[in-house]
Amino acid sequence: MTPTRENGLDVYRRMRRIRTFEERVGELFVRQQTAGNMLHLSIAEEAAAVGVTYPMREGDSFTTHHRGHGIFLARGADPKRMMAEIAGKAPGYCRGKGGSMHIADRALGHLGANAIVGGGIPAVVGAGLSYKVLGKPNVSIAFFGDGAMQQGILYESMNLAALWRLPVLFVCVNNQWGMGTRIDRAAANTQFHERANAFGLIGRVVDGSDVFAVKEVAEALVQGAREGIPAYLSVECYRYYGHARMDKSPYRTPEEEAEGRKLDPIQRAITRLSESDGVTSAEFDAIDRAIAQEMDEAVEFAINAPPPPLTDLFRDVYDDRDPTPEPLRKRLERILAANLTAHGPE
Ligand SMILES: Cc1ncc(C[n+]2csc(CCOP(=O)(O)OP(=O)(O)O)c2C)c(N)n1
Repeated sequence: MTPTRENGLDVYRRMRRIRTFEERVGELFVRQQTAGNMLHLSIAEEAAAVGVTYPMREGDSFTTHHRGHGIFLARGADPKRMMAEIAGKAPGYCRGKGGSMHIADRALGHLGANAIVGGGIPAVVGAGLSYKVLGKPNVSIAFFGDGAMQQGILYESMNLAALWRLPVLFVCVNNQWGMGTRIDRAAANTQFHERANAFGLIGRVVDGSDVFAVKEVAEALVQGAREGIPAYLSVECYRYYGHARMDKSPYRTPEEEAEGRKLDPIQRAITRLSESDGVTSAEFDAIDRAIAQEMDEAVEFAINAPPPPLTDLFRDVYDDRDPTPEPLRKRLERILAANLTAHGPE
């Protein structure tokens, strides 16, 4: 379906917010004001985040990999709270203790970013199973990189989703590289959607430089998943920069990078919207300026926010309802003694 002008601009705005957020958070990292020493930017992957999440509704859930800022923003995250989380500050989504790679928020359906390649995938199978058992009309979507295509947990998850016909979608953001390894050095068959077919899932592949194409295929797959037809989608894109902020990707040739960087979904959306809907550069500028201001404010907020108090060190780490720790031997003796009292010696 051809998007309306208004819808097209909304899609553009969502992608631009992600791009600008990532640029600002990259600056925060260089200023050494982020927590931890790793930061993975999703620049040029905006179409995957925006296109796939577009048909998601309230109550749906998702997990992301370590490159997941954009996906959470597309699902409605507040950039201030995200920036604060990445800076390790108290008002962050996880009170500053999760950081860039472990953001989660139940209220917005974010079941967790995960630094373990493939680690977030099985959680969506659990969520999908709960929706099915409870009769809820929701879907759960796992976002992961092409590196996860070589992880066994993906295949256990795909198998159960297909077998139990769960409302689940698996989305591989295939940016062609897993750290310094290109996909064709990791897999003999890089047509990953064919693997999904083998499990009995619908498998699709889409050009990740065309946000409108991603949105269209996602709309069909998400609707299918809601009706109990799980699916898999490869969004083909290119990792614009190095693996993490400090990686200059010396393992790629400048020619390859120049080719890959032509696959910019934002540029492509601009071309399309100006050519087919007559959107002017003044209109784009106005949107970009408002977003730049929003993200500058998020940076200011994060920098000025307080860190979590020391008294919170173990908060959210151990369950308050846990019994006081007791040495194992003492615990066994207590259980055995109670058993003997109840049942008497054999
Ligand atoms: C199980 C596991 N193995 C290795 C790593 C180290 N590691 C972190 S990110 C990464 C590459 C992941 O590549 P991909 O899934 O394609 O995502 P991308 O970084 O390209 O977005 C690796 C190997 C890890 N975190 N977890």
